[in-house]
Amino acid sequence: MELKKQIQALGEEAKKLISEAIDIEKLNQIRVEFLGKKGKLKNILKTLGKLSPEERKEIGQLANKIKEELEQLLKGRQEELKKKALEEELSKNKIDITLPPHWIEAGASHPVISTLIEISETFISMGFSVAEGPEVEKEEYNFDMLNIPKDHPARDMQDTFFLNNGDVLRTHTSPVQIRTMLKQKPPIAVIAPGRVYRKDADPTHSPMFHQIEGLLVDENVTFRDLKGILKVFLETTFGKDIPIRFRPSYFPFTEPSAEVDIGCTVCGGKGCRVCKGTGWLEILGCGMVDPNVFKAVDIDPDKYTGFAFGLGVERIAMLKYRITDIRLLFTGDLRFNHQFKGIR
Ligand code: FA5
Repeated sequence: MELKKQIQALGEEAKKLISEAIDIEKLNQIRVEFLGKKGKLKNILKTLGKLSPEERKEIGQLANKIKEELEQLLKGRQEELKKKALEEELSKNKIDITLPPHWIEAGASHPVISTLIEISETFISMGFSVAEGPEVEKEEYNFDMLNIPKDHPARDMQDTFFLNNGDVLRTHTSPVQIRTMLKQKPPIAVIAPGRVYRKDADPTHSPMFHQIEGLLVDENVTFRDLKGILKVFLETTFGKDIPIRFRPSYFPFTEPSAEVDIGCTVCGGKGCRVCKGTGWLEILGCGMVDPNVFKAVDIDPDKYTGFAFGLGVERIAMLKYRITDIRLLFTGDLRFNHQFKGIR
């Protein structure tokens, strides 16, 4: 029977094409060409009407069988091709899961900066505002107006870096007192954090370090106010149990003057290289503003009194975190710095 042969030949042709198809698109074309509404199989079946009912049944069954076979084959081949495509994709974009991960280090504040911010916040919470001044300073503000005249031995208290034009790298933050009082009249309550420079280098002295200056001027300010404010700062920074000592001292710009020492936290007061065997480490200088300083900035010393202090931030960081050499703070060694991650 002619028709039977035609259907079988069509089946064979389709099977061959399916097995040779190289992608899903090709498979879809084959499906449409052979099994689609206007496909080859449908075309042949259109001629069934001319046949006897027995032949029609036989051919119909054959056509159905071949249709099912082809659908099965198409499905199977489609799966194969999909799998192959996935494998190709995976081998192209191979990921080596044994490679170590690429870490991105999170940054953190340097311990000196964290300490500086923490101390500043304590004073800000007590009503002080923040003042600033330049690191390259006029000699006049760094010394003269602070009652340290030229050729006075007090100039040697701080070894100074001079610039060619006669300016200096400020040796302390005290010139910000002068700048503030020239601009602003009492009541004044400011702190001035910043970098200062001196020709100094040993385990507790660095040529660049940070100070925080404090200045409070108003009527009836006394040494008791100074002690009270410093006590709050010291207890907030070190806790209530830390030994504190006020020691009489001398600064040209304050009278009377004092220095504050903290019991050495590195050796617990027994004596070590940080406290140079004394059990104490000096962290700040302070005193009542000298009337000569008030005169230099045109503030009436008969009406106003005030206190000032200047504290060493690195020294405080050393005591807080038991750092045995100030120079460790400036090596830039990340292994050192990372130990202080998250202290703020
Ligand atoms: C002063 O600098 C005064 N201007 C402080 C002051 C201000 C007194 C206002 C009175 C009124 P002194 O030189 O002592 O003082 O330094 C103050 C603090 O800075 C010291 O107590 C110490 O903690 C720190 N310090 C001084 N030199 C160094 C240095 N080379 N490296 C690190 N810290 C230092």
